[in-house]
This record gives sequence, structure tokens and C-alpha cells, in this order.
Amino acid sequence: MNEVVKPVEKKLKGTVTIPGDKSISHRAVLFASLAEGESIITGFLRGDDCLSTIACMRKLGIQIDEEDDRIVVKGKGLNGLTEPSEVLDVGNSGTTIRLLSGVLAGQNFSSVVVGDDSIAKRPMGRVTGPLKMMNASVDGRKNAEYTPFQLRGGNLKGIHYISPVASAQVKSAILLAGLYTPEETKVTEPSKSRDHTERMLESFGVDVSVTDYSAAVKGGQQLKGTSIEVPGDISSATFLLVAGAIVPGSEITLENVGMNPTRTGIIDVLHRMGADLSIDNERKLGGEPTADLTIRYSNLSAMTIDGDLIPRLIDEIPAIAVLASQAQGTTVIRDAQELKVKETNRIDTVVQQLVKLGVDMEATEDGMIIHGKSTIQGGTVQSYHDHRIGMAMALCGLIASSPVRVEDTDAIAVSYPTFFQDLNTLTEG
Ligand code: SPQ
Repeated sequence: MNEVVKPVEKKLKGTVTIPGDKSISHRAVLFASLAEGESIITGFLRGDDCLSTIACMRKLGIQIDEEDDRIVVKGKGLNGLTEPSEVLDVGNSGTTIRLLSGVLAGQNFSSVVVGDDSIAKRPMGRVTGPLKMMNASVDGRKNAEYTPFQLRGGNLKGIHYISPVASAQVKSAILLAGLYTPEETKVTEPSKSRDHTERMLESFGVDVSVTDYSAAVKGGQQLKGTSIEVPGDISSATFLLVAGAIVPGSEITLENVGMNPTRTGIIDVLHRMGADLSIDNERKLGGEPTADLTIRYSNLSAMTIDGDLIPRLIDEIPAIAVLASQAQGTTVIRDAQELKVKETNRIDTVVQQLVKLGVDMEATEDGMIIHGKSTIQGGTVQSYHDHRIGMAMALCGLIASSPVRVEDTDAIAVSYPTFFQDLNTLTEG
């Protein structure tokens, strides 16, 4: 499917409720499957990636009922999964494959895991490597560095893993495998990655010890079924925040936005660039801070984005590149080499597509440099089947001198199935 986004005639106005957080939705289904008894999840994101997690857990013998506004999971305890009779297909979802691998490493049966073409290019050795150190048997393409791979677990031992990358997927996979060891398992990272696993394990009754850059669990702790309310996804909200910040005259309110400090790098960037952003109704939802955000159009200025800020906004960089194209001065994004191993190489895809639309920017080894303020032209751009690239390109259409045609927008359903609907609500004011 392709979508043509036309320049906004007036301004963006109105209120949108942000759909559920993708990272938290995955974890809710996965952990509920491993818990003893029933769990009820509300606000679950019915995006393609999270539906892949549901499909995999069903193949592992878990009953998951999708009702109107809730998901009911009949958990079978840490050792209740059964050997799947088919391959486990994670589709486009890096979170599913990496977290699931941690769980499968604890199972005394064999599973084969595959994904789509994008997953086949993403590094899996960062997870299969430490799982092998814990004693899991993993075999697959290029020594299980890539999919497809086969896992057989059981008899795991605890480790202290010093991760070379700040990755919540690596940390979560190892901690989940750690539940299947008789010892403590600890992960230390170079900077803090998102901590939804640690928070949600606590909600399921598991003790997790957390220090600045480390998290540890003792094996054998049972998860107990619970109710989880999933807050809205700040990564999805980002696209609308950027839209409000760059379309002249706009004022939009986004309700129900998850404000976990490990994810709010975009809020810091908007404030530092001079955006007119207010935060109201701060509260807690399912163990996660949540708020309503209002953004109004204002003049923006460039900044440097690097260091510990990067893991707190890594998925927002495609949208931030569009934001920076409308800021006065030169924005430098560095220390973001992780962008190269996402659904696409997001340094290359962002720069190539934005340059096509007239943005003055260049790629660097670990990020990009954006010279603002650019006049955006119309044209045809690709998403390369990467949801975040598709949405970032659609934003350009709102302020371009003529329409922007975004090819392959189906991918957006991975994380934000109602994106164009919500954008239309705001365009119609
Ligand atoms: O699930 P997937 O495909 O890896 O999704 C992405 C995204 O843009 O939605 C990355 F491409 O988000 C990751 C994120 O980059 C989701 C995630 C998580 O839920 O734990 C953690 C981050 O990845 P990582 O590799 O830093 O752990």
C-alpha cells in the first residue's frame, strides 16, 4: 500500500489518545504466559509485532483470548510451555525473537525460530551468544548469529554478563533465561536501556535488583498472574509531537503517553530545541509513569544529541531528523551506531529519503548531521518496510511544497496501526 500525504492547509488541532506501548505489550503477553494463573491486559497494542508475540505463545501451548478491550492470558507457570509442532515465526519483530529466545533457552525441548527478511539481517548473536554461555544449545545460520536458529534449553547456569551494547532486548533475554537457573543472573550495560522488563517482572511478583547500569534476578522465582494496564507508546506519540512542532499554528494534545524515564529522551530534545510542550495529568499506569502532552508550534533551534541520551530516544531518531530539518542551525546526532541494526539501517534510510525531499543533511559513521532549516519538497519516498521510516516520511508531507507519496506504508501497522487515522483527526481539527 502507498499513501499520499498532502501539505496541511491550515494547522493541526485536536486531541488523540495514543495507542498502547509496543515494548510493554510484548512483555505483558510473554510474562503472563509464564505466570501461574490468569492475567488480564488492557490497552494492549494490536500492532503486527505484538500479534506475532501472541501467535508464538499460542504455538507454545498458551491459551490467549482476545476480547474487545482486553487480552486474557491463561498462564501455565515457568515450566508450563509445550514443545511447538511448527516453527515460531516472529514476523518483523526484533523484540519478540530476542525476548522469546531467553524463554526458550530455559525449556527442555527444541524450538525453531524464524522471521521476515529484515529479521534475517539483524544480529542475533548478541542474544544467542550469552544464552550459550548459560548452557543453552543454539544452532543456526552463521553459528546462530542470524535466523533461522534452533534452541534447546534446560540446565542453565547463572552468569554476570557485561553487555557491549545498551540493549533492553539483550538484557531482557538474559534475565528471562536467568529465571531458569538455580543462581543469580546479572546484566551490566554501558548505559541504561529501557527498563520495562524489570518493572513488569516486579508486577508479576519477581524480585529484581536494579542499580544504575545493572539488573539481576535470582532463578526459580515464580510469576503470579496479575492485571496490566498498558500506557500509550511514547515512540508513537513522537510522530504526532513532531507534527505539532513543525506545522505552523498547530496545537495538539496527546493523552495517555507513557513517560518512563528510560524512554523520554524525545521530551528532553523537544524542550532543548525550544518546543512549546506542556506535561499534564501525570499519573501511574501499570507501574509506569504516564501523562498527557500538549504541543504548540514554535521556532526551534538545533542541538547535539549523543551519549546516554541515545538509548532513551533510539527509536525516535527518524522523527527527530525531520524535527531537526525544521530547526535553525546544525543538529548533530552521534553515538547512534545501533541505528544500523534496526528494521533497516536507519542512518542510511533516513538520510537517503530525506535528502530526496530536499533536506540538507549527511550520514556519519555513528549518526547524522542535519543543517536546518530546510524547505521540504514533494516527491516519492520509500519506507523500505520500516514502520518508523514510513511515519517519518509522512510527516514531511505535512509541510512539503507539494504532496509526498510514501511507498509501502503497510509496515506502519507494526507499531501504530491507526497512525493515518489519528493524523487525519488532527488535520481536520
Ligand atoms: O522490536 P524491534 O523490531 O527491535 O523494534 C524497535 C522499534 O523501532 O520499534 C527497534 F527497531 O524497538 C526496539 C528498541 O530499539 C524495542 C525494544 C524493546 O522493546 O525492548 C528495545 C530497543 O531495542 P534494543 O536492541 O536497543 O534492545
